[in-house]
Amino acid sequence: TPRVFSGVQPSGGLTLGNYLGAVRRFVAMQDEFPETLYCMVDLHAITVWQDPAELRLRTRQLAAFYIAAGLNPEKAILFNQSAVPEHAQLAWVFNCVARIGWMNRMTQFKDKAGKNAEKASLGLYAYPSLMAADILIYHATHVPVGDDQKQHVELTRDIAAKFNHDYGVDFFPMTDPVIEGEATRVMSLRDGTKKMSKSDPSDASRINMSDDADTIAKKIRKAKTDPEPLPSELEGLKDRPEARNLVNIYAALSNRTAEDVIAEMGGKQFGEFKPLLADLAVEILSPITGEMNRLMDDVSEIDRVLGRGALRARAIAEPVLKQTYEIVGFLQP
Ligand code: AQP
Repeated sequence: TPRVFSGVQPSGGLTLGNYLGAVRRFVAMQDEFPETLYCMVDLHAITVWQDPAELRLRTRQLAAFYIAAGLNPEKAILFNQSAVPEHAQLAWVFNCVARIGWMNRMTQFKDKAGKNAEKASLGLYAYPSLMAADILIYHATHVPVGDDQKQHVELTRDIAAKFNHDYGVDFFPMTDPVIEGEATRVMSLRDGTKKMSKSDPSDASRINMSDDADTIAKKIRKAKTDPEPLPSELEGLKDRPEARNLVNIYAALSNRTAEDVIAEMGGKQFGEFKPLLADLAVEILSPITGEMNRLMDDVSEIDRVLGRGALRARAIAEPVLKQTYEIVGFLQP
């Protein structure tokens, strides 16, 4: 049976990239699939240092964001990862299935660890193995993610295949990444070749889901562009990464294709296009931010949602872990 799993790290303020690349797809898929699970991956977050009070706050904020963006906790299962211990338990088994050589090829580790990889946590290195466990503990078949996570979902398939092969079973499914839409990789507003990221030191590089209307408008006005007007065909954006990025954002926010947007906006100067983009962004994002803030006024409701979500998630995860242990040969007295 088809089942959807995905997650976001409660490791910082949320960006427009997280929304367009991931959470908006989550919302669409809750109606397209019989069962969807969306997680706040707090175990992943601590692969880099997190202040405990901040982590608690951001986990609740992320839950509020999910709900504000349109996830219905009666339908989708919303929970925080550490509340379902089976994730970490399956991850250990996968640590023993995955090969060090596979991990060495992961570009996200290289990006995040930087030059000083010796100082990175062991958890950051093993991140993709835990992610495989997140997905496969639910036998999830579809994982909506941004383009940057494609490699990790492919590794999940490798781990599933090796487990099935080594133990001679057909137990874990082959998961498909769902990378769709015009904003699978939202780029930095300061550099069209870099991903928009919550950990970029420049706040001007991203739109945060907590930014107010003025801030959003100002960041878009100041976004890096070239001096040419928008081309009349998509082809004309080929070597213009900043222009391409703004067109993609416009397309995603208005639920249209980039081609469609160019057909309408071709010939316009950025002085004209940027205010239109800013208005659209504010129109879509402001209600979400407002609702998120409202939900954060009384966190008891959020905690109740997460408590129930964890129970529902565990009901699926527990038997899968039990069967895994059985296959591996662990006594379960
Ligand atoms: N710029 C982006 N464009 C499209 N999708 C994106 N995602 C993140 N940035 C973009 C998608 O959001 C989901 C959750 O991401 P995450 O928070 O778990 O991890 P991340 O990819 O590491 O996000 P950041 O913002 O880049 O965080 P930092 O700065 O901490 O590294 C994923 O599906 C991701 O693809």
